[in-house]
Amino acid sequence: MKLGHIAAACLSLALSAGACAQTTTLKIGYATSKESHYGVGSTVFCDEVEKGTQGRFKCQHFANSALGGERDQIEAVQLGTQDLVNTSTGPVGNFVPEVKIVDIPFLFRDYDHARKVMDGPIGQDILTKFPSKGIIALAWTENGFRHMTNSKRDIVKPSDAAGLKMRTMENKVHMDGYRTFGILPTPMAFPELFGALQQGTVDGQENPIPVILSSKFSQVQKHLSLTGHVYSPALLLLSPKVWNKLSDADKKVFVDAAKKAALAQRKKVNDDENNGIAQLEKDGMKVTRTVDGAAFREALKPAYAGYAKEFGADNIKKIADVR
Ligand code: EAX
Repeated sequence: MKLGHIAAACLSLALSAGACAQTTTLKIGYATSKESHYGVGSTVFCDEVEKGTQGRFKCQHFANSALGGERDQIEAVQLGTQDLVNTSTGPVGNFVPEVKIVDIPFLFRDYDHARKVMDGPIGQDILTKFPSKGIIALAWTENGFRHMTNSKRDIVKPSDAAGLKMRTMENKVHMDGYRTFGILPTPMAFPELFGALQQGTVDGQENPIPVILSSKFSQVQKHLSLTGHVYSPALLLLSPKVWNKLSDADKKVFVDAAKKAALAQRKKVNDDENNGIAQLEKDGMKVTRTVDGAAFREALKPAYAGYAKEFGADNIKKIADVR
């Protein structure tokens, strides 16, 4: 019998400390490199889990979208064929509709505001909506404020963005907003993006500095405008197939590890925001810092009417009012 074998192995190996435990290797996937913000956060999570479970759990990393686009990976986590994904909210609203509200453009003033909401009652309440959809949300991690890049021109105001074919995430909240800027949104999974930019299938894209850096978009995009038009939250998601087998003590280890991962990931986002823009300039990008944020917010008004209808003006205000 299997259990007997383990017990026997434990007895015979009991003298070599820790050797009697069985190790489960968890597959964790994310879009960018192991050195990127997602990789940094995921590594902290895995190290903490390994430590906290005395080596009973460890991870195998699948960086650089090796397990597919974010939608594919979330589906796999739901099915249990992948254990963990550290993903942006891009496609998540299609699984858990309550997430969509935090994808509204210009909803968050800055990083402090966004992190406070995610870690506060509003963000934590959204995490409780995942289990009924067959997903465990361990913590909000972070992707960062998104900025526009393109191959055609500097973007200062919406009329500069108008007419540009831009890859977006598979996210209706974003697409509805970006249309008011005059952009032609083209939804596409992230792994296809570099090639699409290289071949000119799209003129541009929008992503946080850590993604633009780690995915080397400076090789295929000339113009970077610091539009910061939307905050891109991220999540560490776990398969219920793993979660349901954990003891209460191990569950706590996983959740605490995810919180530490979020801190490390956010710190890497900060570092990239602070140092990455100069690096991208060095790499040949032309950076526009003087973006007319007021003009973008003004353009967005018709989309906000739609958001208010879908999510409730009072719910949006509750988030905006967090100080
Ligand atoms: O999560 O799809 C995207 O643009 C995401 O920002 C990226 O994959 C990192």
